[in-house]
Amino acid sequence: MENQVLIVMGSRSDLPSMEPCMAMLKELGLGCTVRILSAHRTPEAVLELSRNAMQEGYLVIIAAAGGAAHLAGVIASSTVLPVIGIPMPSGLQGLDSLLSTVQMPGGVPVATVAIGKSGAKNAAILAAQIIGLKDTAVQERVAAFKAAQKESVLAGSYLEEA
Ligand code: RP5
Repeated sequence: MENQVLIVMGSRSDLPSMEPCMAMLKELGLGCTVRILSAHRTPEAVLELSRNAMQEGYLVIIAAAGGAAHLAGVIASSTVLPVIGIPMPSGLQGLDSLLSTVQMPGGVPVATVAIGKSGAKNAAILAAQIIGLKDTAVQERVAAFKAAQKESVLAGSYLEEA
């Protein structure tokens, strides 16, 4: 099957924060296409990508940017696919990115996750949950991941044996 998730990040400097996103998608058996394009530096290319994303077969778009982070919002303005926004760490510890990504005007939603690596991981899981609504195999992999996570936390829940 072709890649179902399109990841766009604003700069190559976002890559270290985004590694958990690609790793989690892989763990959940989802292929992704990764593009580095900026809402400010390459706006035409961003719009071309988002306008064509649905007919290319993508089901979810994940957009990561930092600072005055308009990438997810611009993408959401030009597609009906669900857009997940990840605020990247920045000069203001990602708070600027968070507010720029989450504070969308009514009518143009961006599902915004946490700043940085936690958000990157969660964006992948959320994308799988969306795709899993129509793909039982993906939904089962998400369920297995969550069950394993629970077991792992419970297994480490005693600091010492009495
Ligand atoms: C944003 O500006 C990028 O997403 C990145 O988080 C930030 C800094 O980009 P560089 O100046 O490192 O390329 O557009």
